[in-house]
Amino acid sequence: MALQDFLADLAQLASDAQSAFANATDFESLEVTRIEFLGAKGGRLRIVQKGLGNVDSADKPAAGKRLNEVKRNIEDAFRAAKEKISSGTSTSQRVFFDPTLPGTRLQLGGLHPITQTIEHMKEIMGRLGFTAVDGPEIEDDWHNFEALNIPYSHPARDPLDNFYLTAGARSHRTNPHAPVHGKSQCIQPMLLRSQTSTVQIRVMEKTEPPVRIVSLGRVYRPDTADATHYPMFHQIEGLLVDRRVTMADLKSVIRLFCQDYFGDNVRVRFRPSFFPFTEPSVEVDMNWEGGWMEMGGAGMVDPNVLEAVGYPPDEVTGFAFGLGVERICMRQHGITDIRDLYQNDVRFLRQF
Ligand code: FA5
Repeated sequence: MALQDFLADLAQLASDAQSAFANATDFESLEVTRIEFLGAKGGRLRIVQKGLGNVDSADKPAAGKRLNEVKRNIEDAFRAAKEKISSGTSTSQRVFFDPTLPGTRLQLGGLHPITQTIEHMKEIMGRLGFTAVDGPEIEDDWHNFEALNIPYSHPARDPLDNFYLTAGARSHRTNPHAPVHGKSQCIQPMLLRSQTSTVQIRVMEKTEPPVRIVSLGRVYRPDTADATHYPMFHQIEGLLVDRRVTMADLKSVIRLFCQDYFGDNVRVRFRPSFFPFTEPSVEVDMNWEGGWMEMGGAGMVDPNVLEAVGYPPDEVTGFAFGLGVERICMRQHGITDIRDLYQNDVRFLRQF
């Protein structure tokens, strides 16, 4: 092999290697380039080096000298590329950081204020010994009215005050769980429950006393939406049935609940009222950083209700209460219009 040809191969190799190592931008491409040029088996340097054996003996010293120079240059180019990548000065690795730019705010989701209120209420009632239970939102006549001592003729059953889903023969104290005799079987109308008191009945039907439950969920009434009313809203229902339960227990539990939720500055008052399923009945009002606000109703479970679920009214007594969740949430956060809770305006919701 002529010296000229060998030197030309070396020159080509040196020039290819210089530009290949200069273009390596990360460790992965650097390794590929290293194997291509400096690889022990099949590397281009090795291949050119083999040509040295064919160079005329007289030219070998000059050819070998040049080969060593090119080898050193290629190894230097490899080391320089490695350093450049390690120090991050390679163009693609360089990260520009301008500390004067405003930061990027992370968009984190959160729980809806009503969900937060519900979770908080469950937690407080749990500490007072009440177990949280759920009930269906589509109810039958028995659980929404009849078993709650709301008779056939009661105005609370008015179709204008309820979301009925099906027509049907309205029951006349026909317990759907009692054995059916002759003609007493009837199809019950179904409706979206208008109160969570339905859960009281469902729990007592299935459980022997004592009972100590709380139920939080959606209820539906065809009320016109205004600042304090919405056709779908939430209630918290509490029920305690045991021997010798009194009105004093009811008042203590509601007071403790309100104080735990709002702190010691809260004031609670009970006004005589009427609900078909409690006797005596009271309206519960609360005063916290503002005027009095109606929260809901309460009372001692009516003996007719205890009888309807098969409890002995001469052995056990109980109290029940049902409070509006939205009203409590609104008072806590200073929200003045219930509709804000259901507009799904993220600018509003982001505040909670
Ligand atoms: C009841 O629903 C009874 N079930 C409460 C009860 C339970 C009494 C157990 C006795 C024993 P009332 O209809 O008053 O009661 O509703 C209770 C609360 O729900 C109200 O005080 C109010 O805070 C809330 N509420 C009623 N209607 C709406 C509405 N359209 N929008 C928002 N909140 C409402």
